[in-house]
Formats: sequence, C-alpha cells, structure tokens
Amino acid sequence: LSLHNELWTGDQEKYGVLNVTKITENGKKVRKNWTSSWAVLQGSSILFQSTGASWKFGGNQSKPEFTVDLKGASVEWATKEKSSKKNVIELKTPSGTDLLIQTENDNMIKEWYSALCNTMGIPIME
Ligand code: I3S
Repeated sequence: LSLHNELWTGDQEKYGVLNVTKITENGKKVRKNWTSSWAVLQGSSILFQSTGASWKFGGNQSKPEFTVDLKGASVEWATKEKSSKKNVIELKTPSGTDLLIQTENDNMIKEWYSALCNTMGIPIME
C-alpha cells in the first residue's frame, strides 16, 4: 500500500519545461502563441511561467504566468489538425480554456501524459 501511495503522489506532482499555447479562452478560439514555459502540476492545477529572459532587463519585471484549473478537464493526444508538431497533448477545461502542451522529448511527453491522467483520475490509454 505504501509503495502504491508513493507512486500515486509521485505522479501527481510534476514540473519541467514545456512548450505551451492556448487555443481557446472562455470558449473562444485564440491565435496560437507557442511559448517555452516552466510547467508545474500540483494538485488539480497546472501553473505555467514563461522561461523568457525578462529578468535580464532589470529586476522585478514579472514574466507572464498563468494557472489552469484541471478539475473536470480532459486530456488527449492532439490530432494532426490541431498541430503539426509531434508530442502534443490537448487539455480541455470546463471553463473553456483549451491548451496544447508539447515537448520534442518522447519520454518526457509520456510522463506528462501519465501525470495528467493520474491527476484527473483517467485510466491511461496509449
Ligand atoms: O494551427 P495553426 O494556426 O496552423 O498554428 C500555427 C500558427 O499559429 C503559427 O503562427 P502564425 O500565428 O504566425 O500563423 C505558428 O508559428 C505555428 O507553430 C502554429 O502551428 P503548429 O502546427 O506549430 O502548432
């Protein structure tokens, strides 16, 4: 049981660098803007903070940051119509904000996929 718990909680918290873009906001389609971001999955939300180098230009300038509530969200591999990139996951939230997340690293994207599925209590399908 303790091993199971360790695996479970271990999978629920994850962080790393991902490419991310919103594709809808409040249900409306928005123009893609792929950005390299630190992504932190914690509890049922995911936080993104741009890795852009704004700190170079003087102290406290804040980097773009946003959090997405994943309660009730769906996670799926994005179709070719959604993006020409490889390793793209589509996240759809009940609030109408849909995101694509992507990394060139095949293993990393699988880890993110599993972690997201675990967070949402979805059985993992390859
Ligand atoms: O789905 P789209 O509109 O073909 O997405 C591409 C565009 O957003 C493009 O930028 P422009 O706003 O200048 O058209 C991006 O550079 C591409 O990366 C987007 O497509 P991919 O297939 O990379 O997600």
